[in-house]
Amino acid sequence: MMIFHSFRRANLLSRNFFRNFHRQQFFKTLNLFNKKPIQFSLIALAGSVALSFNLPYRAETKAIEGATKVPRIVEDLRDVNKIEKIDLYQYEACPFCNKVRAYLDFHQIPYTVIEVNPLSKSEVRFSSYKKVPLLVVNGECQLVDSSKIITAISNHYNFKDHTEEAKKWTDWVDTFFVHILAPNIYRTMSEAYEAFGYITETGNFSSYLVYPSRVTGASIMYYISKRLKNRHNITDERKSLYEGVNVWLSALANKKFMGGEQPSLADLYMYGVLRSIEGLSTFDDMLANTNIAGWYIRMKAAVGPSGRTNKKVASQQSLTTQKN
Ligand SMILES: N[C@@H](CCC(=O)N[C@@H](CS)C(=O)NCC(=O)O)C(=O)O
Repeated sequence: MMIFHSFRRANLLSRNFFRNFHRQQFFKTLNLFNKKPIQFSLIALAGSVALSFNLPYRAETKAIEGATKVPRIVEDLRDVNKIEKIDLYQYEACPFCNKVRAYLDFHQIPYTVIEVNPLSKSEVRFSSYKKVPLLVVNGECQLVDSSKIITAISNHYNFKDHTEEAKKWTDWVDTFFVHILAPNIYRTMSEAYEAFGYITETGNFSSYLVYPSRVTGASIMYYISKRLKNRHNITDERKSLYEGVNVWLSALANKKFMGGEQPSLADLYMYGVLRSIEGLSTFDDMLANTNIAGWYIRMKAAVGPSGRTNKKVASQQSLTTQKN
């Protein structure tokens, strides 16, 4: 009961902290850390993070004993005769994973989603690649990096969608537009807290880590987003977002899609990364301050329902550590 009460108080205090951060002076906010519930939460967080790293380690030791064949990392699918099975290791809220899902969904390719635990990453311990998305085809080969995954799938099915015109815009999304998103969704403490609410709700977090991860993740990303902002020469986050969207809309002109009557690869890239922030304040502001809603709704309809099934892999089932 005491513990529950402390967590409730910690929750209320931190909510206030995130809501009022911009109004408070730095040293005043530091006083919060003198409050017992906050201290209790921080200690609980440290303990549970340590635990979550230890448990998968034990699971891995088990997995190595009964090791299965490790899928090899490949650049393309030329050695695969027929795609029978696709496993997508991902984070639900990751823009690069959303890009891959948008592509698979549009082409009505079925796949299984394995939501990776971002703290332990036990589900992808078999791989030497340390990011998501990671796609395993037929349990035999791994494709990594969203654009390379899409290209490999496209070549396998001979979709012929990597045209010069599409490439101009897919590069623009990958090298420019996607980098505007993080500084926007973590722009203020309360937005960072909102974003981490979505991330922890849709992600694979142990239930006892959801709240502590939300608080720490939001705080860390708030500060990191300022560095990202400098790195990408962004002075006003929302202004950059609206300008980026307007560049896209100017090129779209009167067309239904960038690809004309049908979505092109570029439409799928842009839709994928934007879908990752749907429901957040950044997304609502973007709809209210630009004319992208029409295109976005058309894209949602064109992409259609997903052929995904969800699977949560217990860390005991992970494959042995990749050697290649
Ligand atoms: N260029 C890569 C970027 C992938 C990437 O940065 N993914 C992030 C998630 S959004 C990641 O896995 N970061 C490492 C981590 O979370 O530990 C791609 O397009 O797939």
